[in-house]
Amino acid sequence: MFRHKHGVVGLGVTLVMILTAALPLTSRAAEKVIYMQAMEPKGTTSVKKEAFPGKNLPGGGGYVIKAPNKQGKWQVSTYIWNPSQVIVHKGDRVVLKIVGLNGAKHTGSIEHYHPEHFIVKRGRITTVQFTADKAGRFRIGCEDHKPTMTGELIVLDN
Ligand SMILES: [Cu+2]
Repeated sequence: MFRHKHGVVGLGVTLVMILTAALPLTSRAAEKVIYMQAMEPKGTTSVKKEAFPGKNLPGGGGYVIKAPNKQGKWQVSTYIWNPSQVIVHKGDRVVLKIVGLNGAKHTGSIEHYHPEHFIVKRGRITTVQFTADKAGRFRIGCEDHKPTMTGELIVLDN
């Protein structure tokens, strides 16, 4: 009778050990796959509806303004990371899958987590991976499209 009880307790302890070992994979060190896009939202109109404001936007490649064409159409756009704010928890294994939609090339970097440049090209997916070991706000930049192509990685303290 005593031996039988001991066996049941032993099985229970083993189960708890298995569950505890499995927990970090599910809740504590979750893998976060986040899909991002390198984009260029555009606004187009014509001088018949709205006067061309002139080429008055800051340089750096982030703003693009096209003067009226023969038909009087003009266009303004900015380059952005979408989403521009990525939120994860400290300890997460982060996988960013960034596809290039607009612009031939983007030279990206992430403060602290990926300071070395990564290249995003149109029609291709660039994968950036890291473990979010430090909490805080970190700039996601693009060398080719300043200042607008600036995002932020937020790592929440648990
Ligand atoms: Cu860019």
